[in-house]
Amino acid sequence: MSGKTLIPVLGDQLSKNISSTYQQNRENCILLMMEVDEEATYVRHHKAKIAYILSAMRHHAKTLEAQGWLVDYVKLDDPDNSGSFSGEIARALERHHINEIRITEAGEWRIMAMIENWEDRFGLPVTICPDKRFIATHQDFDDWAAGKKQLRMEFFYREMRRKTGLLIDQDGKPEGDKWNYDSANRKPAKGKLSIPQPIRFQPDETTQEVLDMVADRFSDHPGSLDHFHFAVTRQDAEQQKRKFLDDALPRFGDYQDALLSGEPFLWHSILSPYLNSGLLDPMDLCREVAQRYHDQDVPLNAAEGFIRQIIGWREYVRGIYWREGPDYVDRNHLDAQRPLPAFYYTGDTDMHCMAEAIGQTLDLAYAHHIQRLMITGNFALIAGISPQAVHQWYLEVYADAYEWVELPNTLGMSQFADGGIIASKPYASSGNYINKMSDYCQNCRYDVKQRIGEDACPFNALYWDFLDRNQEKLRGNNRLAMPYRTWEWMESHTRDQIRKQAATFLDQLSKN
Ligand code: FAD
Ligand code: DLZ
Ligand code: SF4
Repeated sequence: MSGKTLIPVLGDQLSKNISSTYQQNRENCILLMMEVDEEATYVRHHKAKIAYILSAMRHHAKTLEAQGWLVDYVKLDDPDNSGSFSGEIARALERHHINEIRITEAGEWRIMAMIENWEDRFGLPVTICPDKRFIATHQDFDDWAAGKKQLRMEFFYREMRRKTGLLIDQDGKPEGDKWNYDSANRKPAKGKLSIPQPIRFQPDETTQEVLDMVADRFSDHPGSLDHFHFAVTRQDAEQQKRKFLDDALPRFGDYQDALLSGEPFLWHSILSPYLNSGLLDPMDLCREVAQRYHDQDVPLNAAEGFIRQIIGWREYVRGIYWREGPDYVDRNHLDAQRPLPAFYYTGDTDMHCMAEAIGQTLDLAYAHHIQRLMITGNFALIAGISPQAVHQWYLEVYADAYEWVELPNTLGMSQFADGGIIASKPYASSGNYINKMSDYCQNCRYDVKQRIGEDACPFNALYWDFLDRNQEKLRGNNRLAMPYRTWEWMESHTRDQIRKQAATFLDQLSKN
């Protein structure tokens, strides 16, 4: 009797179509889905992130079965569970007569290294299929990057617009004659605004079972399960998508960079966990957004701004991740060495902006982009926290975090640890930017206008001290010429006071 094909389906491969199952004869295949301890604990993922992924996997398995696939599903609390993907493949090979393994490439170097070892370990042919859920292949990105001194997202994004035809008019020109409407997208959310709220899904029986298991097994992991709100099926994710398109997309562009106390979602889509695990398809979503523009339901700055995040940033960071290789994670251009302050796991700090961003992260496993970049990321950058420690935190706490997307955003964009591959200058700012874009400072025990003294906003001294500390590496950056000139124009005794203020704060930080 000839054997079957074993097709492992990983937790972020929950899409309608993945290449490993494409054109396969269902009767000849066994789809293996594995809940394993190693994936939950290689970093201590947020409890809600684990619950989201496992519940979405369980629901997806039912859908696959209903479509006629044979699914072998291993639960985390199965007493024989070996705890790792490779261990579960070994056990599956004992249960079934298998003559070939097929798998869609994984989303990180760690798992790819594991898969590449399977052929030797199990003595069977292993076919690794490309992940076709992205617009650019690895080759496309490498071809675009070849020979370029700088890999700026904006130019890659234009290629992706041309490739997909999204918001391209009949003459092949960008809609509205401009590629990018970012300059129209920087409004603070001030005044009376009615803020749309995403749907909060009630856990069904399957999700409740997972929530109980996660609460029991991962009680020492960060985050709370009390506010669990995720969609765990494709239908519910689609419903959340429609809500976003109807309610939030029209003003997505205007308020993309805004920050507001007590408002974790603003006009953002909250769709990243679904896009990254496969419940939603990125191209379908972008086509719908473009259609809303063509139907005159949403303005161009909203449609373009949103599509840019997906076919621009999302594809671009993936390209960088695979191009830079497995040692990208070790880069530390600014030689930042401080440990991550304990309040990143509690939200217990007097800095109101940090308490808000961290608090909602621990509650919801979500923060929007500007919170990640300009609050928690900015603070870590100017305080000189080790980029590896910062990377670990972001990978742990966000429901949408997989290394291919999280690492370039954290280490590259936010911490400048790759020396400027992604960002042309560090995303460092004083309290002034935060005050301009948010209402956080109005409710803070610190005074955003002060640089020196007990009440001075810590971001202020840290910002100037960051520039001072990293002068050798950053002084030559044209985009920092202005702040460096301002620093040099300050009286030398003011500069000394700022250095001292920063040193006192950082000393205190290491004691907490
Ligand atoms: P929206 O604001 O509604 O944006 C729409 C979609 O665009 C997102 O769902 C996402 O798929 C995509 N997108 C937007 N910005 C980016 C970006 N910079 N990179 C990739 N995709 C983007 N995004 C992740 O998906 N996973 C991560 O682990 C992650 N880590 C980040 C870490 C840091 C330090 C920073 C600064 C950003 C990170 N991002 C990450 C990017 C971005 O913050 C999130 O995609 C976004 O906040 C998700 O919320 P949303 O769905 O409401 O996004
Ligand atoms: C993040 C995660 C977690 C917590 N648990 C599982 C799991 O039990 N089984 C699984 O297949 N995937 C899980 N994942 C997602 C994987 O870590 C992800 O598929 C790989 O990192 C490849 O990107
Ligand atoms: Fe944050 Fe400083 Fe504003 Fe306080 S004053 S909220 S610490 S930026």
